[in-house]
Amino acid sequence: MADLWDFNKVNYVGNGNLGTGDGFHYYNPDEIIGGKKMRDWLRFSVAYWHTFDQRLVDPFGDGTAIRPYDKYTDPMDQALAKVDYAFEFYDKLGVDYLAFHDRDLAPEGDTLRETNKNLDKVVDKIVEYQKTSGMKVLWNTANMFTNPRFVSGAATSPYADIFAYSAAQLKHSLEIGKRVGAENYVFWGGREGYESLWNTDMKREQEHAAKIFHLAKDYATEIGFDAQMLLEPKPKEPTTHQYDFDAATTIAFMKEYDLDKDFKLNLEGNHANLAGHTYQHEIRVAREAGLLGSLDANQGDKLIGWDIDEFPSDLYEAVAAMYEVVEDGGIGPHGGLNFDSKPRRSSFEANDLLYAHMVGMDTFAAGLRIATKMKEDHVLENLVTERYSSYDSGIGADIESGKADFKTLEEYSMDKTQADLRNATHSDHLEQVKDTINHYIIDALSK
Ligand code: XLS
Ligand code: NI
Ligand code: NI
Repeated sequence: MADLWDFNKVNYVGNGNLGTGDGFHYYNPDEIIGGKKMRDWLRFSVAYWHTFDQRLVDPFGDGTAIRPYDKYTDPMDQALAKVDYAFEFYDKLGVDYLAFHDRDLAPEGDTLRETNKNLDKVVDKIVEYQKTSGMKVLWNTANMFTNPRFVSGAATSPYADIFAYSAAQLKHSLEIGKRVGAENYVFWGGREGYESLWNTDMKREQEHAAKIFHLAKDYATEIGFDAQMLLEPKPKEPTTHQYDFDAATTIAFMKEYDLDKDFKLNLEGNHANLAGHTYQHEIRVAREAGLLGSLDANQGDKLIGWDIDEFPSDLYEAVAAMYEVVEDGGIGPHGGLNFDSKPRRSSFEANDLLYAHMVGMDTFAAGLRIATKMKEDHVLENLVTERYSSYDSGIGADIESGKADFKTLEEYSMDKTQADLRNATHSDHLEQVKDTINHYIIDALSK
């Protein structure tokens, strides 16, 4: 393979030399952790849009990124060249999956017919590379939010022509998903929400959203594209209010419109924070509903708040997320960790793309090691079992089995004294629990 990028293949160096950034310290792809190879637990994926297209703009400044394919000035030449860069990048980083939007890959033409032609050329090249590299597609999706035609939404646009166009775009995107063998297909409702309720028919818009999901699933079935369909919640940005607000809201929507058999969730760290939740909360809600599909790995910033798509480096948060994953036995049968993340605007060199993925991969690999050790030692499991043990017998068992009603519960409680009830509760010793977690973080990594 030609050397397009100015860096070497990343290897696992273990503890290596402290502070040199010389390789993976925690991610050892073929090492077995908790009964599975690390690469199979984590299924890391590189996001085409951030890694190869992102110019590192912010609302106040132009892009700062310096990329080796900037030398290709014709948009189609650049799009085709990027595929070479992308596949060498995957190889050097040692990932097995990629993810993309249709519009990440090729420039739009004036009509959908022209756009599809551009796109198919690039997809042909991707399919060729897949044969020689074994790279798999974690998921693909359709970008139905960037072009001005989507100003008021795609499926939820008040304009029927835009719904029709979105369906046509989606149709081709599903066909591409089938060609590249995508394991999942994602819908993120970029502008499926509203700016103002004064001019919005919310019910009608939500019905239209449900309709396009059903049409998509039906068409996927028709063409034999058996990817897991995923909805990706986000509460706001770009619209003031997005319909797929968070995991719980999206699950309610899925149940309301009979989508919960065919769709699961793709959850993102920064989106969780925007909704006022932790990443762990969102994953817990999904997994308890049996709807954990896949994860977009990134982190927000406590001070800025916005969706800044920072590469994950927060070890504590990664431990919490991976704890939920380990409890669920994996990220769904088809899910993975897709880095929906970009380097900071001040990390503008090409090699920063590599460092950024390295910290993200090592953070989640470390999270996996720690969470697995906690699970193997049953630390939190014992604590939780003990905390709810009053429901295992006596009155608690009667409540759970339905044997108890208001009358029996009144009879049981009527003469309990203040002291009796105080004695029924126990301190959580939460600080001690957190100390135990810290101990695991330090200890599990040093062994
Ligand atoms: C944006 C979303 C987006 C989806 C894919 O905030 O995270 O990147 O993951 O359209
Ligand atoms: Ni996002
Ligand atoms: Ni995302």
